[in-house]
Amino acid sequence: MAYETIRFERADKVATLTLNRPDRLNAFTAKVHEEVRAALRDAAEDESVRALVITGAGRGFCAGQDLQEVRPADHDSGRDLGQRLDRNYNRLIRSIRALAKPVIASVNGVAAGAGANLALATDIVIAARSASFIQAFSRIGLVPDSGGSYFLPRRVGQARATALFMLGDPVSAEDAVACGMIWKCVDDAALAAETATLAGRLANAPTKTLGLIKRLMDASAANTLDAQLDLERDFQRLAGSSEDYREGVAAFREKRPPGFKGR
Ligand code: LHQ
Repeated sequence: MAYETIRFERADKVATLTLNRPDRLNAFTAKVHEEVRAALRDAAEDESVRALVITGAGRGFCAGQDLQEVRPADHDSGRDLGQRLDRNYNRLIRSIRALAKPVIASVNGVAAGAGANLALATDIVIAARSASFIQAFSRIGLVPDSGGSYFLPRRVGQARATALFMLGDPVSAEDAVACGMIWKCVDDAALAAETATLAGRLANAPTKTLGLIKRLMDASAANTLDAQLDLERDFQRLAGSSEDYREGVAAFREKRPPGFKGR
């Protein structure tokens, strides 16, 4: 499929979705959402894809909603922002969490508003040292969306998250690592190679199990210990009946690296 606003490439079990409107710092329009949805469907359905990378073209990762496309007048015409969230952003965040494969955000530059929260919705965030994360919403009179008010306090705690939401100050990639917002920060020149190495490792991991780990992590945020222990039991049952578990144990006994098939 030919895309206008994104690039979507597949190689060696890894799909890479690049937001591609660099002159607008890859801000989201309705068209971007439509194309990202199609690419995510593709990534979900294609069994040869075992990891997904989301990144941005040019100097930004994603500046959130394209503010040229929405105007306060939209509200008067009945196209309120809640509708926009239902139609676009909430679907996007839900489909990333529902994808039973690891998703990496490779944050190459500024991630603002829904762009920052898109990154936080992925499983592992790796960022270039020059990147920054901005909860820009309150700067324009909006509340955080795209799951930000769910993901951020769980990662950095209530105190930091509230201040970041209310002040809208940028957080450097290094500070984002230090406060637990993201996993890792690397030199700008090393981002592509480090992302490829990480994606390669995940794409050769036991995919089905990683999908279950993803669900465990999401459930953990709201579950009691009792409920989580039950879920671990149920998922271990599933993982324990996978081909990859058999291969993992066989490889250990035979003192060789495992060849996981993702099944
Ligand atoms: C942009 C944008 C942009 C259009 C840079 N739109 N052009 C959900 C539902 C519905 C409605 C509302 O929102 C949401 C969720 C949200 O995401 S709300 C938050 C929306 N995003 C923002 O408020 C961030 C706006 N952008 C900025 O504050 C700055 O551009 C940042 C801090 C990201 C980067 O600053 P700089 O590095 O100084 O770059 P710049 O501002 O010069 O931007 C470069 C160009 O990109 C520039 O265009 P120009 O023609 O002057 O070169 C900007 O106008 C354009 N751009 N963000 N969101």
